Amino acid sequence: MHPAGKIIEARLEHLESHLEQENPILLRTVKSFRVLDEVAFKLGLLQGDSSFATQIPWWPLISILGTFSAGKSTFINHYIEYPLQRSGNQAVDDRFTVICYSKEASAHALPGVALDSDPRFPFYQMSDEIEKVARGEGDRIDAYLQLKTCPSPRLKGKILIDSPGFDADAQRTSTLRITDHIIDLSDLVLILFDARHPEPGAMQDTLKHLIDQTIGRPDTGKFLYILNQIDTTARENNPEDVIAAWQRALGERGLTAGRFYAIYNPDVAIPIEDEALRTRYEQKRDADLAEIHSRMEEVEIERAYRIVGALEKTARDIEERCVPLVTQTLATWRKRVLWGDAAAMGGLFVILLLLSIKAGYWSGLSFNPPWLTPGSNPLVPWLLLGGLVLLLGAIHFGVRTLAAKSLMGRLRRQASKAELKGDPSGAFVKSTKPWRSIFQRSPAGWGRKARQRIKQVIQNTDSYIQTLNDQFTNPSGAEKRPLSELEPLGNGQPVEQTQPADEAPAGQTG
Ligand SMILES: Nc1nc2c(ncn2[C@@H]2O[C@H](COP(=O)(O)OP(=O)(O)OP(=O)(O)O)[C@@H](O)[C@H]2O)c(=O)[nH]1
Ligand SMILES: [Mg+2]
Repeated sequence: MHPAGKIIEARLEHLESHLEQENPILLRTVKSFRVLDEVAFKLGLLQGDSSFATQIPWWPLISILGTFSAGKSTFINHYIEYPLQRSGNQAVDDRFTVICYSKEASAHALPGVALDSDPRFPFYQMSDEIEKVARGEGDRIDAYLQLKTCPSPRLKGKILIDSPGFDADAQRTSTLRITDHIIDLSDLVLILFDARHPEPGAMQDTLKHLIDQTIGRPDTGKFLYILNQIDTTARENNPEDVIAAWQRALGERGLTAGRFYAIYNPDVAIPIEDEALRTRYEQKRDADLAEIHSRMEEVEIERAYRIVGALEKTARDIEERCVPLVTQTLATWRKRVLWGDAAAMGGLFVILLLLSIKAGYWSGLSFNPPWLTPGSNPLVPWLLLGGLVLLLGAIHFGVRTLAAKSLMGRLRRQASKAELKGDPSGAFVKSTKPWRSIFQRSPAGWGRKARQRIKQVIQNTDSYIQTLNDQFTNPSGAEKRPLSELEPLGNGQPVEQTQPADEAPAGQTG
C-alpha cells in the first residue's frame, strides 16, 4: 500500500497496468518511484495525496494542429491504420480529441472528464487547467475535449491529439488558450497546412496565432511544419515550386526554424496521371512521411530517457538538496532556540531574583524564604519547583515554535527557487515536532536505511539507462524499434533489487 493511501495506490496500479500493455520497458521505474515516495513520506517531503510518479507525464504527447480541412484527421487515421476520426470538407469536429491505446477491439469515445482520472495524461486534472486558462469553463470540459481509445498498436505508448480546424474569427479565445496549453504540454507538434491554399493570404488569423506562438520559443525543435495535400498541385505545378513558395510565405511571417515537410495522403489523393510526375511526388511524400513517422516514434524513446532522468533527479534532489537544506535550517533553528531559551530563561531568572529581593527572601547572600524555614509545609517547595519546571518547559516549547515559524518563510522561498522535487518545509515541520530533541542533527526520517534506499534507486537508474541504451543505440544500423515492442527493463539482466540491503532477511546483513 502506498503511504499516501488508497487513491494514489489505485492510480499507480492503473499506471502499472497501462505500462505493462503499452510501455513495458518503463514498468520497473514505477517501483523505484514507489521507493522514493516512501522515503519522502517518512521525511515529510511528500504529504497528503501525492506521489513523485504522478507528478511526471509518462506518455509523450503529439498534437496535430492546423488549418480547417487541412487533412489532420485523415493524417491520423492513416498513421494509426484505423478509421477512427471522421473527415470531410465541412468542419466535422469542434473539439480536441485525445487519442490513446486500448486493447479493446473497438474504438471508444469517452467524455472529456475521463481524462481527469487517467494517469496516462499529462493533463491529469485537465479541467483545473482549463479553469486556469478560461475561467468558468472548467466544468464544461466535455465541450472542449473528448477521449477516444483505439486498439491500433501504433498508439501504444503515446497520445495523439487531433484538433478542431482553425476557423478564423469564429475561434473562441478559450479554444485558443487550450491550444497554447496543449502546445506547451506536447513533445511534438505537427502543424498542417493545406496545399490548396498555401499562400499567406489564405492564412487565417488563428493560423497566424499558431505560427506566432511557435516563433522564438526555446523548444522550436518540436514543431514540424507540414504542407499537406500536395497531390492537388500536380496538375499545374511541380512540387518543388509549391513547397518553396509556401516556405517563403512562412519565412515572411518570421518562421525560419523548424522542419518543413510536404506530403499527401495516399488513401484519398487525386490520381496523378503522368508517371514521371507521380514518381516524383511519391518519392517526396514517402521520404517526408517516413521522417515524420520516425519523429513520432522517437518522442516515445526520448520520453523514456526523460522519465529515468526524472527518477534520478528526484532521488538526487532528496539526498543532495532537500535533506541538506532541511539540515541547514535545523541547525539555524537549533541556534535560535538556544539563544531564545537563554534570553527568556535569563530574563525569568532576573525577574525572580528581583521579586525575591523585594519579598525579603534574602538575608545577605543567603536565601531564606519563609517556605524553607523549619516547620513550614514541606510540600510548598516541591510545588514551587514543579511550577518552575513547567514554566521553563513552556518557555522552551514556545521558543521552539517561534523559532521554527521565523524560518518557514525563508525555507519556502529557498525551496521554490531551487525547484525541488518534494517540499522541504514539510520535512522541517516534521523534524521540529515537540518530541524531537533540538540536538538531533539530521531531519526526521533520514537515517542509514533511507540513505541506502536512495543510493539503490540511483544505482538502478544507471542500469535502466544502460538497458535503454542497449536497446536504442544501434551500431549495426538496424532500425529503431518503438518502446512498445521492446522487452521490459532489466528483463534477463542483473538489475539490482530496489530492496535496500538492511531490509534483507535477517542474517544476511551485518
Ligand atoms: N487530395 C487530398 N485530399 C485530402 C488529403 N488529406 C485529406 N484530404 C481530404 O480533405 C478533406 C478534409 O480532411 P480532414 O482529414 O477531415 O481534415 P481536418 O483537418 O481533420 O478537418 P477539420 O477537422 O474539419 O479541420 C477530406 O475530404 C479528405 O478526404 C490529401 O492528402 N489529398
Ligand atoms: Mg478533423
